[in-house]
Order: sequence, then structure tokens, then C-alpha cells
Amino acid sequence: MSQKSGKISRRTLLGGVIAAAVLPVGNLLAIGNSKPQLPAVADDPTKTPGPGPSPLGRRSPFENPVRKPSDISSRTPLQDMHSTITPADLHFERHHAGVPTIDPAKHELLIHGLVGTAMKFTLADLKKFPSVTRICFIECAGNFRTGKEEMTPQDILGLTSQSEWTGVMLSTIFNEVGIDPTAKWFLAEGSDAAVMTRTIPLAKAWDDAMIVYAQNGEAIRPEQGYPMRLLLPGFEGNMNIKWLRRIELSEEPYMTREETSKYTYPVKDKIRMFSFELDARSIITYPSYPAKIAKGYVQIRGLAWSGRGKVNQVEVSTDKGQSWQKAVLQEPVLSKAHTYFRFDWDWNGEATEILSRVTDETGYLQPTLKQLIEARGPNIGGYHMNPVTTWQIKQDGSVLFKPEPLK
Ligand SMILES: Nc1nc2c(c(=O)[nH]1)N[C@H]1C(S)=C(S)[C@@H](COP(=O)(O)O)O[C@H]1N2
Ligand SMILES: [Mo]
Repeated sequence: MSQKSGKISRRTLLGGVIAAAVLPVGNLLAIGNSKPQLPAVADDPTKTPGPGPSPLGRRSPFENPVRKPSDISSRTPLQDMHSTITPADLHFERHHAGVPTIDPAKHELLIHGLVGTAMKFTLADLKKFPSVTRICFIECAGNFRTGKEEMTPQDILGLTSQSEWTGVMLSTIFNEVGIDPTAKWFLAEGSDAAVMTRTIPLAKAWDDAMIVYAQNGEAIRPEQGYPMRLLLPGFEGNMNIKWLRRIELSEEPYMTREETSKYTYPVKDKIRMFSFELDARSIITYPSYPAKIAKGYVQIRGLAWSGRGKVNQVEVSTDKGQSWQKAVLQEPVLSKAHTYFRFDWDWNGEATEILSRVTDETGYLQPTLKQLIEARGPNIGGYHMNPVTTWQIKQDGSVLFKPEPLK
């Protein structure tokens, strides 16, 4: 226990749980003299002979984490995750016209506009450039649901996931084609039926944008944009164009449909109401609905992230937000990445509310929903919502989401 949590000691924790199964010290010391006597362990009655080596692994039939699909998206079961990497088959998906099946032998990425030489790149071409790997999250700017108590982290904000991405820095490719000094923006276009387009400030390309072709060590999934997608760490998910087929350098933003409608909120005289970066956010993923806890030791666990850099600290309140204590962050804390936090709690069995709030390296503190409404007005919309999430702990140990009014 790294946490100074007062009454909790290893002894009380292990007490009724596993102490009975621990070997007496005497038995260990006896090694060398005579064979130690191991306590008998019951044979697992459900054990059946295994199938032997196979070309592909699979989950234990006792573990069934699933995405929650609707017609346009599916959500990551954050409450089933134990740390920060999302297995690729559980990465959330958001698409506007389904998932295209693309043969990489027939796919090309065209880069043109204000460039020295317009060029086309196949997947094989991209793989010849120096490759880079980084871990970061993707989050949809519309990642917010509320309304009832029976909601899981997946229901509330399952439109975020994290992977280890591999590909080539966009700057490497831009240096290859040569960028005209008048260029300030670049359009990215996907080859799905929706022909998703967004314009992105050129500065992002010189900073940390990538074209990625691998996810968690293998080719990216079709849902994530196979054979290649744009990765813009920290920027709203919508701009991370999947099935990338065209990039056009320009002087001005194109003001595509996605830019003037939902994702960017009203664009007034080309001034966005929101930054491209997603603001810092956190959520307790355990305990959360539908978990049930018992009096005594409970390790509170969750995720925190920021589109502007590293998580600086996460604080947890177990008394409805009256007082806050620092959670422990799992190292390494990465920039623009889901960060796992833990907090040791000794629940006294009384009804309460538990909350988390994150501060990122820019000093930004995650707001409450009330503060967001005060800052943005009553027509808050559904985008860039990152409020503190509260869980109600009932006396019987059940955990329920606390939906708060949107006005
Ligand atoms: N070509 C294309 N790119 C796209 C989309 C799309 O519909 N088509 N959806 C965007 C949106 S709204 C989001 S939130 C992210 C989701 O990425 P994911 O499905 O890999 O999680 O992809 C973005 N890129
Ligand atoms: Mo999105």
C-alpha cells in the first residue's frame, strides 16, 4: 500500500481473504531437509482438457467484455479494463457510413495542393519510412451521456480508448513532398462512403501528427481505419481521419461540413468555440455501476487524461466532494494518454458519493457540470463535455451513477 490510508493495513486486508491459503513459514524453511508438505488444493471441477496450440488466441469463456454498438458507434467497456491499453477488438468505433473493406494493394494516399511535388503513397511505401510508436488516447468530441442512474462508464463516456500506435510522422512525409511556405492548413480525407474531411492546422504536422498503420503491435483494425489513418494526439476524435486517402495543403481552412456543423460547434467568423484539443477529464471506473462493494477496503481505480499534455494529478473525494485527496498515478505518465489512478479507501459502510477530478500539466482543473453550464450558458450542446463524474454509494454497497441536471 503506497497510500497513507490510515486504518488499512495489509493484515486486515489479507485477513479473511487469503491468509488461510498461505504456507506457514516453517514449511518454507524446511526445504532442503525434507519435502515440504503442500496444503491440498481442490481440483477445479470445471477443468477440462485444453485444445492444444492454436494459430489464434481467444479469451477465456469466463471473460466476456463487449463493445456496446449503436448504429453509428460502439463504446469501450471501460469498467472491464484493468489499465490503459484497450484491446484492439474493444476499441470504440465511430463511423458515418460504415466500415469499408480496403485492399491495401489498391489503396493510395495522395498528397497535393501547396506542395513541392504532389505524390502518392501506398501502405508499402509508408512502411519504408522511419517508423515511430506512441501510446495515446482517441476520444470523440461527443463523448458524453447522462440521464439515468443505471449507467456504466461505457454508457457515460465509452467513446474513448487507447492504443499503442505505429506509423510514420506526418512531418517526415511532408518533408518528402516539400511544403510551400504559404501553406497553413491541410485537408484530410477518408475513403469511406461518407468521405469525411477535416482541415487541420499545419503546425500539428510539425508537432506530433502521424499516419499510423499499426495498433497494439499489429495492423490497425478496419474499424480504426485500415490500412492507414491520421493520428492527431489530443485533438478531437473526428479529426483523426480513418481510411486516409488524400491530404491537400492550403492557405485557408476548407470549412467542410464536419467543421461547420456538429463537431466544432458554431463557427463564427471562422473562430471556433472550442479548441481542437480535448480538455482534461477523469472517471472512476471501479467501483462504478453495476459493481457492488462491501464495508472495509476498496481500491478506487480510474482513468484520467488530457488532450493538452500529461496528467499532473488526480484527486479523489469519498465524501461528496467536501474534501479531496491525491490518488496514486500509475507510471509512466504519458502525454495525451489515458493514465490509470488508484486510491485506497476504507469504506465505513455509510451511504456517500465518490468523485474524481484531474489537473493537467497546463494547470487546468476538470470542471463540474455546473461549472461547465455556468461557463457556456444553457445551450451547452453535447460536444467537448468533460464534467466530473459522481458515483453514489448506497448503504447496501450498490453503486449508481449520479445524473445531474443539464440546465
Ligand atoms: N474516414 C472517416 N474518418 C473518421 C470518421 C469517419 O466516419 N470516417 N469518424 C471520426 C470520428 S467522429 C471519430 S470520434 C473517430 C473515431 O475513431 P475510431 O473509430 O478508431 O475509434 O474517427 C474519426 N475519423
Ligand atoms: Mo466523433
